[in-house]
Amino acid sequence: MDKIRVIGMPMKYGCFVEGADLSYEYLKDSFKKVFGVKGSVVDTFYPNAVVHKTDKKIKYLEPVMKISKRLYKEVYSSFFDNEFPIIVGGDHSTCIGSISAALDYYKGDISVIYIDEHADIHNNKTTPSGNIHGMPLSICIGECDDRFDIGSYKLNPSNLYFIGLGDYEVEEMNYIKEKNISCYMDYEIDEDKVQKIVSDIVGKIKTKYVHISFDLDCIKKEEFSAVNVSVEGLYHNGKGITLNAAKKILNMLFLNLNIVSMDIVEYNPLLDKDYNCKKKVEEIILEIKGSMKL
Ligand SMILES: [Mn+2]
Repeated sequence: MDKIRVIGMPMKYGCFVEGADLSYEYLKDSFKKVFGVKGSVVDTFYPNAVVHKTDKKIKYLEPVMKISKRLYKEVYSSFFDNEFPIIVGGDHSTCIGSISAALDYYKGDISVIYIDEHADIHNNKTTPSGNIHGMPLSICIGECDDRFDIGSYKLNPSNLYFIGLGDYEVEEMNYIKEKNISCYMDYEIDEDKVQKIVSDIVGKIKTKYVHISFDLDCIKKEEFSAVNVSVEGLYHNGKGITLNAAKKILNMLFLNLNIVSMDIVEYNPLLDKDYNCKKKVEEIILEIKGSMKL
């Protein structure tokens, strides 16, 4: 790994909350300051996207899959150039392209550590909302139909690890239990327990390479409110983890595992009144940089 490639993914079609697509525009100076590289941006324009909003049970299926393939190519080329891609979403449908690229480049030898308040593991039959940002893991695992096909290698659910989960639907938890997916719930996590959780995961990992998908909504609302899902106001079951616990988790994962790529998603600048959350994103990426073996 020679250097970082920061890839902006201004994607909103996975959730269609206004502002989800502005994240990278607001954060790019922070990434440039920390990593010293000029980022690239995936083109998320899709003609007549609005016709895909209501005509099917799945909202924006065609735009999301077409744009995910553009991100897939960018992430794959980043691996090919021996770079570490940091993908800045956008909503969490962003990880369809990044995880698929990692799976294909590393021929399936990838674990995914999914740090999120939500499970995002609905399939096209169980989704209650039709929003694809609640389905990316099922798409990467191959539990959705062939309209969602991307890449060649699928994610083995035994290589998936949830950290910070606190909000899910019953179909999602049934699937997690059926596949025996490792799961560390938000209420189990405080700073003192992070070391134990990370060493537990390190002991379980079976693959050579690891991708982290980090959703900022894993952090307690009192500390980080500028995220997409709180706008919808639909799901408020989980409690979240503290910012310090999130930073410690990232630090320890980078120190102990062979992390090759990472997403940071769901920041919504329109909800970030005084840029208080933007400053916290900077803290997080400084922590990541300090933990990387570059
Ligand atoms: Mn989430």
